[in-house]
Amino acid sequence: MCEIIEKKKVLSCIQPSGMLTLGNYLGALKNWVNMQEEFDCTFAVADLHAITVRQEPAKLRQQIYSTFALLLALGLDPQKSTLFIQSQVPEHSALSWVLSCNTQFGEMARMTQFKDKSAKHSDNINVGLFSYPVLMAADILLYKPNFVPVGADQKQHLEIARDIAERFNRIYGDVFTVPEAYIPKAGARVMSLQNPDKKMSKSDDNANSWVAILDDRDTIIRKFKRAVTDSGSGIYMSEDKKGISNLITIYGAITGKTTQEVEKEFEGKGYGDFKLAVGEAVADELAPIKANFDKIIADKSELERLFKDGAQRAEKVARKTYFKAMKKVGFVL
Ligand code: ATP
Ligand code: LTN
Repeated sequence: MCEIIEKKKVLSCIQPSGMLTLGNYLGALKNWVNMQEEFDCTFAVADLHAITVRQEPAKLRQQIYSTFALLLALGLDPQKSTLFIQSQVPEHSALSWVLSCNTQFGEMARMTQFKDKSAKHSDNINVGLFSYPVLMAADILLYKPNFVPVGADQKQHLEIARDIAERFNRIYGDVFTVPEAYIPKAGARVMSLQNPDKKMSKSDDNANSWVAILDDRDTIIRKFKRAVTDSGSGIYMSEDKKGISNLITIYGAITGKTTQEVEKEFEGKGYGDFKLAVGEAVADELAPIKANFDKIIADKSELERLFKDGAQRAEKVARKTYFKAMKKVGFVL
């Protein structure tokens, strides 16, 4: 007898807030591509999350298009995975309200990202920035995924999503699957090229501190040549060699080599040679993505067709979970 084995489910989202970086790529996006054969995957552009910090409307609209185009350029295939834009599936916002009434103020107040971002945007500490992890929990729980591939900085938000799911199921009965974070072994936390104590972030004012997925080859190599290291020598992983350790992590995550293999490959070599090799490896990996992106972004109507189709498919799944949750809470449907 032929047995049909259902694929496990995966969901993740990315904000359309500016240039996506090598950190986003190694921490999250590269895994998304690797997972799409083995799992039943759903990926979204989290545009509702982007407005927790002030956005200029025309620029936001353009970034939503380009982030969606980038997902396609990476090799995510709309025939295999569901790709959509968060705000086009209204169940995300609707479930978020129900979940927020089942989440404690104290739980949100502990979130380190809220503390960091409210310090950075002290003129706009809005309620959405505070309750952002509840919307993220809604994004996840609507699709009942088993795994959520994210970088290490999202671990705390994933734990809250699990707590919210468990609590809801306990109070109202079984509705949600409790998801697990899927954090890569190499590349979960790519650090700034200018200050290896800070994570690489596109919101960093110093453009030399981050590499954009869409940077051209010369820019990528130049940024790696300028990467901050220590004044010593020797290419090995160490607490007091944070710059070199970050470069070893990046090289390992790109080439699939272990730390020991990277250390062996560069034994006796100077920092200059190593930085150039990392820059070239990153540039080689990102070049085809940029070439794909340039083609995809030029065809706006095809992009629109794809994201509308994705939203319809996503909503079919989301609506089922949403209605089940509403019914359990006692709403009249
Ligand atoms: P910002 O840096 O502007 O605050 P962000 O890049 O952290 O934003 P997102 O674009 O939503 O925020 O992140 C998308 C994914 O990329 C998440 O899974 C996040 O964990 C991952 N990510 C972001 N920065 C890094 C990094 N430096 N190293 C590894 N993963 C990262
Ligand atoms: N907060 C996430 C982006 C995000 C997300 C999600 C990630 C929004 N909704 C659902 C995983 C699952 C971030 O990476 N900054």
